[in-house]
Amino acid sequence: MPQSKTDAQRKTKAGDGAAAKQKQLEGFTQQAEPVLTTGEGLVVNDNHNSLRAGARGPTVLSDFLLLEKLARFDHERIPERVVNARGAGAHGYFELSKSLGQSTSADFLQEPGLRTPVFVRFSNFAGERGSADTVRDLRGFAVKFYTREGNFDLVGASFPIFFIQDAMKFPDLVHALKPEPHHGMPQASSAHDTFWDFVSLMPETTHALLWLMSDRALPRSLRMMDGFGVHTYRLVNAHGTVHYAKFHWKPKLGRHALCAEEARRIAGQDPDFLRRDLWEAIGRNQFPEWELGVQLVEESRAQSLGFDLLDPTKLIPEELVPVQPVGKLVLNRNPDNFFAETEQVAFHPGHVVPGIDITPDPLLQGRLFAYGDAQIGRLGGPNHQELPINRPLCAVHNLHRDGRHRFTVPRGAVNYEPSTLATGAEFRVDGGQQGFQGQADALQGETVRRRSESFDDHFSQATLFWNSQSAAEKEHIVCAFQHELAKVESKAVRQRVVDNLAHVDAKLARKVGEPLAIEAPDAKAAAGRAGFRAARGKLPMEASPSLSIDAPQGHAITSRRVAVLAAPGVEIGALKIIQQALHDAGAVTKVVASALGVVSTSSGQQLPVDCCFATTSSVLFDAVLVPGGAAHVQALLKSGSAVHFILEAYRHCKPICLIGPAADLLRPVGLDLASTPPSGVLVGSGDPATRVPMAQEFIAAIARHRHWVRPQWEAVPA
Ligand code: HDD
Repeated sequence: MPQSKTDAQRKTKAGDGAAAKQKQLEGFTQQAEPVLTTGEGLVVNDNHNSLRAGARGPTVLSDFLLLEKLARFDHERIPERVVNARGAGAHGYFELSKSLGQSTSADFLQEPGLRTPVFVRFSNFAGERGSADTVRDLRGFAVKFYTREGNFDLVGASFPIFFIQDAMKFPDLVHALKPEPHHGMPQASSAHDTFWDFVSLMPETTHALLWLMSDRALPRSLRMMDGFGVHTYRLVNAHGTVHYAKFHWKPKLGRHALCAEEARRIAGQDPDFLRRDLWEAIGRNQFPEWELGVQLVEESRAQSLGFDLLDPTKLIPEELVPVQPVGKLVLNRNPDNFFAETEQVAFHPGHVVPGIDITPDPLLQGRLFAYGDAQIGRLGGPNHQELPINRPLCAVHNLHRDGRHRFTVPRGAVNYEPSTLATGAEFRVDGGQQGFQGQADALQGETVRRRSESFDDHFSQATLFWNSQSAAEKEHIVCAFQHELAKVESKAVRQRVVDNLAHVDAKLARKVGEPLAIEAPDAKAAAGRAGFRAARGKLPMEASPSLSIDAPQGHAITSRRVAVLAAPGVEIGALKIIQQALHDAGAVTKVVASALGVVSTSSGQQLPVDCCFATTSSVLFDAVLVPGGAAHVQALLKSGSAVHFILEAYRHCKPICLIGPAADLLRPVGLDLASTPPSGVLVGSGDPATRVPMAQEFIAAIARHRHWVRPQWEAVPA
């Protein structure tokens, strides 16, 4: 087929802008119809009764309507993904703000303003499809760009690094992490013996373990979570110049975490917390956004960074190589059908476009096999690329044929290349500009089963991460290690973990070990173990501030959930002003009371109730507001649920705004709130002159997210 025609066809079919994928999907969308038919289109006249021999007799085999219905139902399930099984997806677009033409020939990265449709799937790494959202875990962040040159999949995660260096260890890592095979427990949790046994014998996991025990593993929202391409990729420009590249997704709403205890409670209260949060935000038109950034390293500089860019357990500190913003990702449409789209979407790190290339990173190399192979099993054959959600927008001309569930109907006799019979002209591959050209690598040496010595440093970046955390974040990491290891029954395994931690930071190891009934950390014992290779590299800095997420980030409070506790006699003067200010700032308020319906206010009005204590909890909110009103506060004080609600919010370091006598609700904490309220606790008189400034102070406290330094929080009963 002549080249110019291919080019024109490919580009026009792709269309310009974000709506192109939606338009393509609409061609496959099933609308609701008033009449029920079978799969063959036969109109059904009774969908309640099977065909039987007499009203009380057995069902007859000739009831093909029943047989079809049961058979279709029996086959509704497909295997879940072996990892990253639990997920949530959304449609949107990527808009380029700055051309990357200097570094890559990728078409979608050339023209500022160009919008490329995307489908994004977030996932939990460890848990099964029905597991809870908020467990401590690495999150998947997979983006499918439907570009004019074919699909580009950036199959990344919420950490910039991974646990292991070589794909050979992936099945072992996953076996150790997943429920133990003899009894199938625990679900979606790393807090068990096999995981810590494995990682304690694999010191290369240490850096990722620090991330896993940190606040990064407990995102408040998928919309408040970083994403990373993790591996180093190669960008190649039109002249063949190569840059190494790391991809970063930075959320517009800032990076925020749940506290560990809260995350565990949410898992019971609302196992779908993160999925619901994404769905509802898009439903309210509060579209989640991320900035795409790249770190570019010239080929010649790669050797001088002090660590190996091909080692996926290493990140490039942002202070060393700045992240350049190049565009934004906006998610603006929920899927129409969870199965057809979110479940059937098939990502693959080998789906690249000209100008973006893979590297010899040994983890990435293994992934190039695993994903395609996994989809064939999971989606039932090689034609999953033709499923509506997976179809590229540009034209596809290939000679792949047949296989299960073939959708398209290739015409003619020609299913080979080279050929001339189809069009009279020669059909051939494009060896020129348009065709994908993998970067030429100068290979050397013999094949070896051995890692490069440049992969030996397992600890210095773990130390860098530790050094970069705030005091509160460090405290959280220590507690997380203690919590996980306290569930490990083998004392020897617990000991090995803290011995390894001694190579990250002596104080960290000592503190983790304190409540675990083990010997003092022994760095020498760790160093003597098989597999331990610690050629500690010299890092260019002591700490990398961008690794901490505990700095005031000054982000909007869009979509933050604020509970308003109310009982009969509530005064709504201050409430109305503060509530309006919260709404103007994009927050969502919910009135919580002892029963659904309405609450009578002190002025005789009716305040509609959104949820009741029986079905909600403080852990589902970002902040709490309690208006004034003597009778209302007395009623709340008599309600264990109400008192627990407010105390729990205090314990979890959330912003709390108390008007007038509502301050009594925090009395059990034993602080003098009037003279020195703790950070994030606002106590107002209710005086009309103070309402507006109070509202603004409350908004600022919510924007700060959590107020980790809370006196007496431990005194609050858990
Ligand atoms: Fe993987 C799924 C991310 C290493 C093998 N992986 C999967 C998903 C994400 C990642 C986000 C879910 C995609 C979706 O939403 O459908 N995986 C990563 C990252 C890794 C990584 C960031 C390290 C940098 N993965 C990795 C290795 C292997 C796999 C080393 C095997 C050699 N991953 C798979 C898989 C999955 C998968 C088994 C499960 C189902 C699927 O691919 O489609 O093939």
